[in-house]
Amino acid sequence: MDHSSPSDKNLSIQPDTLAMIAKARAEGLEVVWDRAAAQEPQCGFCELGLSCRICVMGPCRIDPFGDGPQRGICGADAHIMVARNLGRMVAGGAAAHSDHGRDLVETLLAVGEGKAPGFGIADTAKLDRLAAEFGVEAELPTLDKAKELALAIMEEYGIKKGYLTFTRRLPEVRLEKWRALGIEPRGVDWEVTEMMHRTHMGVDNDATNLLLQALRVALADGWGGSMIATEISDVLFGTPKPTASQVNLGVLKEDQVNIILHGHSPLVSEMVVRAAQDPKLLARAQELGAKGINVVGLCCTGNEVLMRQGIPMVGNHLVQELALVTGAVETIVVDYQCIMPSLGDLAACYHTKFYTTATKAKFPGAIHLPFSPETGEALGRELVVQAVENFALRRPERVLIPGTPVAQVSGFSVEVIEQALGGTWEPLLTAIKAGQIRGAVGVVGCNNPKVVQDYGHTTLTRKLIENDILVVDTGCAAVAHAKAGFKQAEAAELAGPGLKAVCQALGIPPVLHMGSCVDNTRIINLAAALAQALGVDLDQLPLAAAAPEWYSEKAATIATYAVASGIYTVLGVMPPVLGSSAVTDLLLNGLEAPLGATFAVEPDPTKAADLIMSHIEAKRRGLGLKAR
Ligand code: BF8
Ligand code: SF4
Repeated sequence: MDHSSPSDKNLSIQPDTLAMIAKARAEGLEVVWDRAAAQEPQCGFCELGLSCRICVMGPCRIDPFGDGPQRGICGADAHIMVARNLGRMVAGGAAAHSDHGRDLVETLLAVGEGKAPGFGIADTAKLDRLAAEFGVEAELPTLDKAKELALAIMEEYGIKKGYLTFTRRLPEVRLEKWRALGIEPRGVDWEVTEMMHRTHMGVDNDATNLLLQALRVALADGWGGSMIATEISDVLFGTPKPTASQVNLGVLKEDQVNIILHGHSPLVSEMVVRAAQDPKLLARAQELGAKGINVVGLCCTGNEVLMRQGIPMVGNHLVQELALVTGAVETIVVDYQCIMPSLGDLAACYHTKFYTTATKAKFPGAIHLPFSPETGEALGRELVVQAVENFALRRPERVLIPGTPVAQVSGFSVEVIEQALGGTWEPLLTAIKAGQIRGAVGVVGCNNPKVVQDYGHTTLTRKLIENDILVVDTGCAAVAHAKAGFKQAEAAELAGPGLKAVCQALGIPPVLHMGSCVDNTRIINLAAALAQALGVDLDQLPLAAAAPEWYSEKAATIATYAVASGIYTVLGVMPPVLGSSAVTDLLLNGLEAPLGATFAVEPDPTKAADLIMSHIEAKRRGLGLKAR
């Protein structure tokens, strides 16, 4: 019997998602869309950014229609309130990415000190390049070099450096723009702390000044914490190369032990992937009647292991609950970020075991087995052992796995793209100059129940590639694109004639997967490399970014560092800023003169594509290239 209501069809464009919503309904289970409906109508003050609970004289709110209060109890007006709220949002995202990066650095240090069995240096060439960048002696043996690099990178979090080392990858003109505004980022933790300080009651009460710090804390993420996470993950686990895999709920296997890896860090997940290949554990799985051990990924942890190990991707943000509703999951292992606190309840409705592995991220209904670099390898094995034993408790009558897996190729790191082009950016620049490729766009970010799942991503991207614009993607957008089949070489057929010819010549899809959300730093590194090769600033390039379905503080931070780096960014969901005309105007118009880029907000992905295409043509004109 089909339990889905007609209105459910408007929740997602994905058949596997809709099938599992129907199963959840039939089994009487609550999922994210039900809770979203229960929250209606959402608070109008909060949507406009006009509520504040920073101190306990409040909470306060400001009446947008002018009849009620126009100031909080402390005297803060709408502009101060909106700017403070936005500043804290951006600081929250920077903190999340950067603290994730710190965990990688801690592990690199443990590797260097010989205290992390099972971990090692997978990419020594990258270790060498980073060591040179951070002034670590080239002659040191590998492990000593790893240790010295880890110690040098730890300094990036503090207050010792005058600037963040990775910012030196940018053209000098960009750094001059930041200096002119006073937003050149200092230590990562410094910028987050200063944002929190400034937004305490009675500190920074100038909306523009607050927004400048929001730009600076975002830059400390993009050219600091997030970039550290990406680079050190590559050193420890390998720089991604194009890898074939599959995507959607159909990657779960009815006849195998299914393990889902969810969250953002590769530390535990890499160890689970390795343990799942142990012949002894495979033999035990077979003894219990399973044909094998099937490890799959979800969200950004999924992207990490997909890009490096070819682990199939089960889904993006809004699929996390539905994956458990299949009834086929023995174990879900999480680290941190974007993990719904509802997972424990759902796991308890099945035989599924839910494990948390970070001391900083505990959840109701979960079994907590904390990771450390010293014990990570043993933890990976223990998690697989428990999953295998749990197969015996699966109830086949409750299992339903929808969908047929779709093939995808992922793993386009900057290094690999440069190699594929023959070690120089020239062929790509030639194709852009000739107009075969008009420009490139990063389509990134989340799912949000306010948007029909994956409609924003796929509609925007389809239109961009049709118009000869190369798309690079990360995060949950990347999963949406893969499910739509955009990441197969054959998808070149969907591209306009110029892009199609380039893709066919190189044997690549028109949508290149560059990784998880911290890997948006691969995109800005690519932009910086192209700008350096052309001898221009980033804002002169025919580039843009879009986050059609964003929900998270981290996405707000990414968008902010993209704009501050000179990349025009279109959001599909309105951030909570409309309560202040001053803040809204600054974001949409005021950044163009000092930074060469702005935000735009356009919920309709077809119109967002039009905005981006006219931006790209304008940038082409600026460079003296032929424009449409
Ligand atoms: O960091 S795209 S929903 S999973 S925040 Fe979260 Fe958004 Fe997905 Fe990855 Ni990024
Ligand atoms: Fe109200 Fe001001 Fe306190 Fe915010 S900081 S809760 S506006 S008194």
